[in-house]
Order: sequence, then structure tokens, then C-alpha cells
Amino acid sequence: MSTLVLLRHGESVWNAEGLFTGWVDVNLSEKGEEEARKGGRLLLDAGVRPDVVHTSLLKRAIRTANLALDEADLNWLPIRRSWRLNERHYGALQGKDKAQTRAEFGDEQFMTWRRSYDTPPPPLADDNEFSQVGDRRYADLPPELMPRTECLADVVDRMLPYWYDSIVPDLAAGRTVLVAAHGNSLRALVKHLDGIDDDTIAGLNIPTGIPLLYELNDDFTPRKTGGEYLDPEAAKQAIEAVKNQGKK
Ligand code: DG2
Repeated sequence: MSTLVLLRHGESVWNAEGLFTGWVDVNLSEKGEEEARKGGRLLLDAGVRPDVVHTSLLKRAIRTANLALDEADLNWLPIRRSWRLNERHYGALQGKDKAQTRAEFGDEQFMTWRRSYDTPPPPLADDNEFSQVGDRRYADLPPELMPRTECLADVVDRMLPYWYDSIVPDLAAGRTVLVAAHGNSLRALVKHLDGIDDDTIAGLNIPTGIPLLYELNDDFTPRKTGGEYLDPEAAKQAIEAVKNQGKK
């Protein structure tokens, strides 16, 4: 048996403004910093002691991990980072206002772009101010893997090699693993863990800053489907808020 904790970063400044973010490297809001610290306290209070952390290459996830670890007095933990845990690349929607996009394109198109499994938003042009093409942190990424847009299916495809090659070996070694990542990269991981089908995953939303604990069997399947939020009441409300984003 092993323990996996999933933590979506605290609220970012663009979450607060209601903008599509994707691979744009925005910071945490003050509220997000507090959510991250609270996430660390929840781990401490629940007696969950991670041995290793995996994050994306984006500062909202990296800072969330650091703030949570600081609160839990675990600053010394090894941290591994990968672009494969990055948020879904939101294509041409990056930087756009969610409510305005919904008003302009209608509810159905908005939800298709936001939550359909296999329809990506239009690609982002390389010369767009919110493009990551040419960003030094992705220099090792083979050019053909650099996304210009992604649907959730694409995220599952690029995240799973990291799950099998980097996270599972830590779990197999008996380490408690904390994954600090993003709404959609974690939806991709939960889809895999819980065996959620391509349609049902549209209804799954992950709140910011609340640790989601999975006890795993020896074959890395969850002992309890859906895991367990360390603050279930707060999670319920925050999940509703994520679901309703884009509604004025
Ligand atoms: C949000 C998710 O990602 O947005 O890219 O806008 O978790 O990194 O803040 P995160 C974004 P939705 O898919 O929930 O609209």
C-alpha cells in the first residue's frame, strides 16, 4: 500500500481575474498563498508526511508546494519537476476572459473547449504574447512535443509517461508522494486513477489548495474511488465555484 496526495495550486492571480491561464506562468494571489499554507497545515494535522514532491514547471504549482512544505516543516524534501505536470495548454484562449468567451461563443462552445475530452481550443500563434515557444525552460522538450493547444486527452497522453516513469517508482519504493499541479493535469491523473470514462470526466472539477489523499493498492489503484479531500466541506464549495467559472 502507498499514499499519494494531489494538490492543485492555490488561487492564481489569473484564476482570481477569471482568465484562461494554461501554460502562462502567473503567480499566486494573496488568497492563493494562504490556501497553499492551509494545505500544508491540513497535511500536518492529518499526520500525512510526504517523502517527495513532484511539480510542474509553473510557479503557481512550485510556490504552492514550497508554501505547503514550509507550513509542514518539510522544506528539505526532494522536489522533482516536469513539464508533463504543467496545466493543459489552453491554446488561443490563454489570456482571455472566461466570462467574455462564454458570452461571445455561447455556453456549448465554451464548455466544449473547457471540459470536452477530445476537442482542443484553436492553437495559439507562436508570436502571440502568451506563447511559450522559445521559453528557455522548455529547451529540452523535443520541438514536436511543444504544444500550441491541448485537450484533456492530450494531457493524459503526455502526463502518463511521467506517472509510470517517475511517480510510480517513488510509490513502489514506499514513499508518500505529493503531486502539486493544476486543475486539468490533476483531472487527467484522477481520470487514470479512478478509471473515469471520457464523458464523465467533464463533470469532475478540482478545487485550489485542498489536498486530495489517495491510499493506493499494490497495483497503484485507489483503495477508495475518488480519494478523500482533507477538508471535505471546503472542497465541496470550492468545486462548485470552479464549475461555475465563466458565469457572470
Ligand atoms: C486553469 C484551469 O488552470 O481552468 O488554465 O485557466 O489550475 O493552472 O489555474 P490552473 C486555467 P479551467 O479548465 O478550470 O477553466
